[in-house]
Amino acid sequence: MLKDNLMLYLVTDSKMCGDNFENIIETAIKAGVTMVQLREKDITFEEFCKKALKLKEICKKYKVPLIINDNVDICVAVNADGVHLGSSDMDIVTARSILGNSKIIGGSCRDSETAKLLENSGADYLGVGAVFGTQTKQDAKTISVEILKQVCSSINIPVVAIGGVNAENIAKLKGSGVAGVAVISSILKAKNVEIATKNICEQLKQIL
Ligand code: TZP
Ligand code: MG
Repeated sequence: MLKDNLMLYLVTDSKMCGDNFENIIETAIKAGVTMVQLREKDITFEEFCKKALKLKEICKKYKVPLIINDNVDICVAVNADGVHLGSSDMDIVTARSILGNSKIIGGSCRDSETAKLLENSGADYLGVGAVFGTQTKQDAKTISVEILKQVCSSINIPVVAIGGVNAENIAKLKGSGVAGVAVISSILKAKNVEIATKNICEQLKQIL
């Protein structure tokens, strides 16, 4: 079930990983990551596809879905499991007409009104945040846990909290209604990816 895959959603930033990108992602999956999003800014279509195909092999091995950020064409080209679309990307209705019902489509929002619109457009899940301060996305504005709670209770599709989430602050999401968390730096920038991932999983078990 998609809700279970959303428990620990690793969003990638290969710039944080150097040459070790695929190894780091595999280590994180082995330690408990349940879904992966390939999020790469400023790379060509070909480079994006190459990275996606490599990750697809790894994800397939562990039966973890691979989602492509921003770009429906890349999702189609590599036959990924789905796509994640923000407000400046293709709209969800068009994406659904291209991808059909077998692919996962995620959307991003920061309030209940948009959440309902995205749900009605056919989104399968929503990423909501930034719930905490983040260094990773420069223009990310923080929302309160109260708003996150409102979003979760206003829709019937699962929600992941994103933005600055780490093992120390996950407890603050208790009772919010999230299906899980999406993280970048707390795993990819960790000194020990395996331990960091396991710590996050331990914390998630306390709140989900
Ligand atoms: N959207 C909202 S915050 C964010 C994105 C993509 C960045 C999350 O990165 P981190 O390192 O987990 O704070
Ligand atoms: Mg986007």
